[in-house]
Amino acid sequence: MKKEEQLSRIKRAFSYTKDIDVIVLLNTGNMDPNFLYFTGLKNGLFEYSYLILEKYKATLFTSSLEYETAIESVPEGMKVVKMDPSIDFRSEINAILKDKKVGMNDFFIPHGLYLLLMKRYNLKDTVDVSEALSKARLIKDELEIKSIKKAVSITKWAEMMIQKAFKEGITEKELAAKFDQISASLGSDSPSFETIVCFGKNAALPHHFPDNTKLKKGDFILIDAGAKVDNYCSDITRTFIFGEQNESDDYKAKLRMMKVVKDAQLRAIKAIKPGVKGSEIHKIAQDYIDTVDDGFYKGKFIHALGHSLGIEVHDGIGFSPGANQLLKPGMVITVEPGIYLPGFGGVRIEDDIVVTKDGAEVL
Ligand SMILES: [Mn+2]
Repeated sequence: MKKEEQLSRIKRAFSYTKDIDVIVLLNTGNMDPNFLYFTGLKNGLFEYSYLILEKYKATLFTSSLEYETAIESVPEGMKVVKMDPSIDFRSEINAILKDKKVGMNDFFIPHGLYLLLMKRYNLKDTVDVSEALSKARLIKDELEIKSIKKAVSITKWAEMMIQKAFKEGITEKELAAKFDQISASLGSDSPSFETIVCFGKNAALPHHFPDNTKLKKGDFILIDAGAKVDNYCSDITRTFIFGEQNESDDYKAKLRMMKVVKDAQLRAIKAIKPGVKGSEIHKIAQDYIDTVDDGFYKGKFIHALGHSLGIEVHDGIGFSPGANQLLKPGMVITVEPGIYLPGFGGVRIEDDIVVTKDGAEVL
């Protein structure tokens, strides 16, 4: 990440806050996604490292374990302080926070750790800036979109290549492992979530985890997967029917479900543009699925149409019945209608889009 990119991200975050002078981010054993957003760091755990944002600069406090990694990869000019017993880093933090209005990511930091910080740095009160941070991250900059595009293209290729591995008797777990292997060979840093593979009637369960179910002729094969590239995620779902095309009613019914889901997705994508509410986009897909074929699929689309995507797989708002936020250029959101018929099977088709200035681009 370049210095200017870091600066504009910090500015954007502060623009969503009120009277905040300093934002303190503290990792636990887990990484605060905002920590990656503001540093661009791609390697390392940075456990219990601090990132302190001021108007307008960032300072990183990290242990000697990752100090070297940090100074090599942070944006030019960013200060990195070693949290070493020989260095009085606490008074440095104290100096930054003294008499300042401090914002914290309350939805990330554990309560016990929060209380410890309040005491350690003599803080009277702090303001929750979690919403401001997530608002800032909703609008992706060019660098972010570039990484997401790479991740999407890897997953799309993997969804094509995996079809060679479809054979009678293979288990969901085996196919998921193959998928991850292909994805890694195409350049994914890691799966962005555990790869979902569903055969047959398991496809009717949106969050089914791969088990030892074996593939049979005529089964649906649903694969929902993502790749991570430079901290950014993709999330793509494809549904296939295993075996030769034929004239059976079963095959025709499955093909029809796939067509309806694809049409719902296209209708929704066509309606995406700045200024429209996420809930309206959801409704377009929902209404179509509920009414097509004399309401045969009514009530069988059972989840939100999509979610925002970025450093996290669920990265903020999306397309759901309650999504009141207006769409803005730069938002990256999944579009994933589905139909789920318990005992029979399910179809989901998912692509990732970026809102443009007058519509949507499918990534
Ligand atoms: Mn998704």
